[in-house]
Amino acid sequence: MDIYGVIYSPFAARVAFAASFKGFKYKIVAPKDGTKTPAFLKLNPLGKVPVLKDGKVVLFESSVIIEYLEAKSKKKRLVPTPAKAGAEARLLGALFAEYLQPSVLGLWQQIDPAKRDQAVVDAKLTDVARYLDIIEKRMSAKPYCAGAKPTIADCYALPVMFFLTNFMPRFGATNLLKGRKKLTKYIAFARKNKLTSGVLAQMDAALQQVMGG
Ligand SMILES: N[C@@H](CCC(=O)N[C@@H](CS)C(=O)NCC(=O)O)C(=O)O
Repeated sequence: MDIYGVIYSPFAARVAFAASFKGFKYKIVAPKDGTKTPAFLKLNPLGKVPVLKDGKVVLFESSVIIEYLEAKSKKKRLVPTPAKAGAEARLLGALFAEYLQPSVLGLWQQIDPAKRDQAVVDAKLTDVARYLDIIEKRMSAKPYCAGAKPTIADCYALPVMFFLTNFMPRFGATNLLKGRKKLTKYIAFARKNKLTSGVLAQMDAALQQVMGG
């Protein structure tokens, strides 16, 4: 299957983690000449990545694609079947996707120190710290986000944690993980673990290229 996108897009990375966890072979395909060409708009009229092409199936919206991958194979479930465990994985995923990610990525516009609005940066960093505390209390990190196996929570968590650790130091926030033991352990595990370290390394390389080193 082809995942159209760039791997440093947190939305595309979610799908790449889901496909890796499920054991699907995939290729990341950069949309030729961008996401607004007539050819790409035929795949996704919104002109956004990721888009999944799996034979005749073409889907967009990362959460929908992840649900499709989950339904396509019953093996290696991303949403555990016991209701409580399934809901817990979804809840953790929602904390990362709906709360932490917008706060972290909301800082993207503030990347240039010359054009930075420090009040906006401070407000976002306050939100980031608050969401990290909520997540730290709730997550398992044993060793995955929601327990012993990868779940949908990791698909949403890892791209955000990637940006948090690579990107926040640019705003002077160098010790956001200090005292947050589970999150610290989780990201250290993800960097070493066979299933996750490869995608994270691809994200490192792609981000370095786009940020110019
Ligand atoms: N809700 C979408 C968001 C996707 C999204 O915003 N993708 C960004 C890349 S990170 C994009 O393609 N932006 C190009 C644009 O908006 O023109 C999803 O979950 O897939």
